[in-house]
Amino acid sequence: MDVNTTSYLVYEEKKRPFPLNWLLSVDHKRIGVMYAFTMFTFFAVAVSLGFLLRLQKLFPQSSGWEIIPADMYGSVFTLHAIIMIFLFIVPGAPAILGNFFLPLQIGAKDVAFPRVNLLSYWLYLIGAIMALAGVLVGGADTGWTFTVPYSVTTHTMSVFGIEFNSVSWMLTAAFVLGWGTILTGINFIVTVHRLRAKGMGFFRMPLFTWSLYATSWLQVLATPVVGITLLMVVVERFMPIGFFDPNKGGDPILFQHLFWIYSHPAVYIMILPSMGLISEIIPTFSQKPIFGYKSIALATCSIAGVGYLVWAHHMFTTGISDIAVVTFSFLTFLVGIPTAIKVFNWIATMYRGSIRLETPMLYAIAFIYNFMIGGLTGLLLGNLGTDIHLHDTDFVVGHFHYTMFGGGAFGIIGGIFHYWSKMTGKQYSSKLGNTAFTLMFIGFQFLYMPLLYLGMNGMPRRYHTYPDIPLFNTWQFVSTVGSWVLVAGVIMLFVTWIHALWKGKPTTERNPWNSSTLEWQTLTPPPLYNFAVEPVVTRDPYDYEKFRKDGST
Ligand code: HEM
Ligand SMILES: [Cu+2]
Repeated sequence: MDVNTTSYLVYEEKKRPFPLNWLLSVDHKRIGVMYAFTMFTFFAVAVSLGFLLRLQKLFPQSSGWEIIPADMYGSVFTLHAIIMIFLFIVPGAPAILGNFFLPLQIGAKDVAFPRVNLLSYWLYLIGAIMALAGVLVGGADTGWTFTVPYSVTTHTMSVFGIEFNSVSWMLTAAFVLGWGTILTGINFIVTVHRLRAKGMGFFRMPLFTWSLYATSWLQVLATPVVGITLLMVVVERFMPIGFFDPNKGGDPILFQHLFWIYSHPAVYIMILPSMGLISEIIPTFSQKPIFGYKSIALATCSIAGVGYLVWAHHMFTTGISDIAVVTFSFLTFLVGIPTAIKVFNWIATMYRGSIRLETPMLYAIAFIYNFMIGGLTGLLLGNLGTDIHLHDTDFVVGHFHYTMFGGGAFGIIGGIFHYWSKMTGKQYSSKLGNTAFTLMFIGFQFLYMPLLYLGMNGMPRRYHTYPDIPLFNTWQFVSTVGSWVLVAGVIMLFVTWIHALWKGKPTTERNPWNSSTLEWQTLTPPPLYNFAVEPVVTRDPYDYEKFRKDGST
C-alpha cells in the first residue's frame, strides 16, 4: 500500500521568516536537523581541543616543548570532555537521528509532545551556551568527573575581588542539559507506547527504535541522580553544609557513588542508540534479514538493565569492600554477554550476505572492530587484579575513546551517511565520504592503540607531560601523529557534508539502499506530515523475502 497518495492527513506549519521557521518549529525532523548542526559545531570545537592535548605530548618534558601551560592543561581536557560528553555523545543519536526517524520508523506523524520536544532543544542550547560561557569565567580544571573534594573547594578566579567559581557555572550548565535529555526520554517512551502504526507490535519495531526505547528509560531513571548530585556540589560550595567535603563532615566516596550511578548508565545512553543504527545498516548492506532479531531486542534491554548495576567498577581503588568489588566485577562481566550476542548476530547477518561496502557500512564494520577492542579492554578494567594497575592511566583514556568515539561517534556518523539522502534530498560523494572514513579509521588506531600500551607501562592520564623514557617518547610521538591523521579525517568528513549540502545531486529516490523498514517508504525528503495515509504494518521489519515479493510495509 503506498502511504503517500491520499491526502486527508496533510497539514502545513505556520509560515515564519528564517531562522524562526526553524527555531520555533515543532516538527521532529527540523528539531533533529537543528541538533545536528549544533552538536557537530561543538564536536569540531572539542576535536580541536583534543588535537591540542595530543600536540602537547609530542615531545617529553626534557625537550622544553610546551603548547599548553601546565596550569591550563586541566582546563583544556575538562572542556574537551564536557563538550564531547554532555554536548555531543549523550544527546547523540537520539537527538539527531532519533528525533528525525523514530516517528518515521513506527509510522507516526510526530513524537507524542512536539512542543516539549522543542523545549528539550532549547534547554540543550541554553545549557551548552552556559557551559561554554564558563570558559569566560576561568573554566573548570576538575576533569569532567567533577571529582570532590577538589571541585567543592577550588575557586578559579576573582575579578575586582568578586569570586567567580566557574565550577558552579559548569555544574549548573550540566544540570540544565540534563533536563533536556530527561524530557526527550519521556517523549520517546510515550511515542513508542502510544503512536505505533496498526499492526506494529513491540516485536515488529525496528531495532533502532528498540535502542531508543531502552536508552530513554536510562535517560529518565539515571539523569535525575546526577542532576541532584551536581546541585548538591553547588550548594556545598556556597553553604556551610557537608555533603561530600570531609572538611565539612561530608563523604567524597558518596559523591563517587552518586556520580557513577548516572555516569555508567550514561555510557549506555551513549552506545545503545549507535548499536541500534548498526542493526539497521548491517542488514541493509548485506541484503539479508538481521540474525536473531528478538535476541538483539532483548539484549538491548538487558544491557540497559544490568548496565544500571555496575557503577562501582569505577571505584575499585577507593577502598570499597571486597564484597562490593567482587559483586560489581561479576555484574560488569555479565554485561559482556548481551553485548557479545549483538556482535555475534551482526557478524552472522553479514555471513554469506551480498555485502556492499558503501560509506555507512564501512563505519558499521569499524564500529564492530573498535567496540570489540573497547569492550575487551573494559573487561581488564572490570577485574580488580588488573584495574589496580591500570586505573587512572592512559589505558583508561584509550579504552573509553575506543568505546565512546570508535563506537558511539562512529555509529552516529555511519547513521548520518545511511540516512543522508532521506534527510536532505541530496546525495553525498562516496569518494569524499570513503576518504574521510579511511583517514579517521587509520588515524584513530594510531592515536588510541599506543595509549593502551602507554597506560600498561604506567603512563598516568591527565598529566601534561612525561619523563624522557624511550618507550614513552616513541609511543607518545606515534599517538600524536595519529591524531593529525584522525583530525584530517574529521576535516574531510565536514568537507564531504558541506559539499553534499551545497553541490550534492538532488534525489527523490525513496529507498536508495533497498532497506526494508518503514521510514524508507516515505517521500524523500519526508513531507511535514510524514505519511499521507496511516501505514498498516503486515510483516516483521527485516522480512526481506516478503518485502522483496510485494514491497509491503
Ligand atoms: C580527534 C578527536 C579526539 C582527540 C584527539 C582526543 C584526545 C584526548 C586526549 C589526549 C585526552 C587525555 C587527556 C589526558 O588525560 O591527558 C582526552 C580525554 C578525554 N576525551 Fe578525547 N579526544 C578526541 C575525541 C573524543 C571523543 C569523540 C570523546 C567522546 C565522545 C572524547 C572524550 C574524552 C573524555 C571523556 C576525556 C577525559 C577527560 C578527563 O580526564 O576528564 N574525546 N581526549
Ligand atoms: Cu563504567
